[in-house]
Amino acid sequence: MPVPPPWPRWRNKRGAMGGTAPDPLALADAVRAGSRRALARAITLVESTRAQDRDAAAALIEALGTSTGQTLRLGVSGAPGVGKSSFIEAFGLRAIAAGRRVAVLAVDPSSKHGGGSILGDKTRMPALAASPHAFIRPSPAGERLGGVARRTAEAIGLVEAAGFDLVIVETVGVGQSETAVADLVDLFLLLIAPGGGDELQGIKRGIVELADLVIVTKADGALAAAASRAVADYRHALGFLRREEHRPRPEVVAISALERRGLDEVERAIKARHEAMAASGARTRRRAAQAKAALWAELAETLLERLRGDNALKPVLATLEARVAAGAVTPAKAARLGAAAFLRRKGKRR
Ligand SMILES: Nc1nc2c(ncn2[C@@H]2O[C@H](COP(=O)(O)OP(=O)(O)OP(=O)(O)O)[C@@H](O)[C@H]2O)c(=O)[nH]1
Ligand SMILES: [Mg+2]
Repeated sequence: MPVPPPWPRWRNKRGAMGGTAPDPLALADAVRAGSRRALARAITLVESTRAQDRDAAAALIEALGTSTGQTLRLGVSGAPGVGKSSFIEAFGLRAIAAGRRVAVLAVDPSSKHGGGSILGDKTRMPALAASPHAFIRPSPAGERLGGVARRTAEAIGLVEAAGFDLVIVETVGVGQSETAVADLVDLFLLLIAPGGGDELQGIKRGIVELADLVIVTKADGALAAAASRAVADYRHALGFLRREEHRPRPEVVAISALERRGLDEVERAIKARHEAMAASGARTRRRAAQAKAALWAELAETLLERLRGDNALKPVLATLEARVAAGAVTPAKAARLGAAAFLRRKGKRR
């Protein structure tokens, strides 16, 4: 059986929209009206790195406005194969049964071609993928992490505008991706495989500190006993964890996605956290801080793009690069010289 290409048909070499840029206002209306096709198109537009698509993407995001905030954003992270997609499928189906509309956005900066993660995630969430109340979107292929995180933030806004009120961001626990995702969501769930104390040692401290809930997966069959031990070990270890003020320690819960067990507890823990955050204003503050951080990231990226794209500056920067490489000038000094040259040019153009 031929495998379909992992990108929509209209995404060809001429750009995300096949050369015909869509009308952002019409696209915004269609997204708001709940068209899945429009939503998929809109996300592809914001993921596009082509200059002409960036303008349309900005207009689209502008037209949709900021989210009203009546949504829950969850980050789900953990080592490859720990059971993230299986958990999201089980949890997402319950949420749908309770009347939620669920969007799943996958972030996988390590996947160069996207195809693998698309097929993998769709086949591991078959029931969710088939539900009319769910929307599953694989990660953009071959982008840098910073770019993926920024585009994911925009994709969250798009799926919320389309009426999805539970947004789950799945990320593979490698490198910096957890930190980036934790900065995009209201609550961050860390999934851990049942294992002995060695496992505990292996977990990067910084990641555990980000977690609002620690979930030990695969608590069934031969792994059930190990899972109970892991829960006890983590509860003990988390007791020593330093927490920011007003931030409760994460609960530790064992689940089996296979046998659909432990999900009540997960749901209860998430609900309690979410309600407490909403009541204390912590969620509003968190989203405000995230929006501010996004502003600065966007500003930095925009300025860097301008600087890199400035043709007259290219020989200057090439020279500075060569001198830094040769040890003739420190990177800090060269950066100041490069920035000064850029700003001088901007000043003249005014
Ligand atoms: N026994 C058992 N196996 C599970 C459970 N959940 C997932 N698995 C198995 O673990 C493997 C990986 O599951 P996934 O849900 O795809 O894990 P993932 O973390 O999304 O994997 P990647 O996205 O590839 O990092 C699969 O073979 C699942 O069948 C569970 O609750 N019990
Ligand atoms: Mg997965």
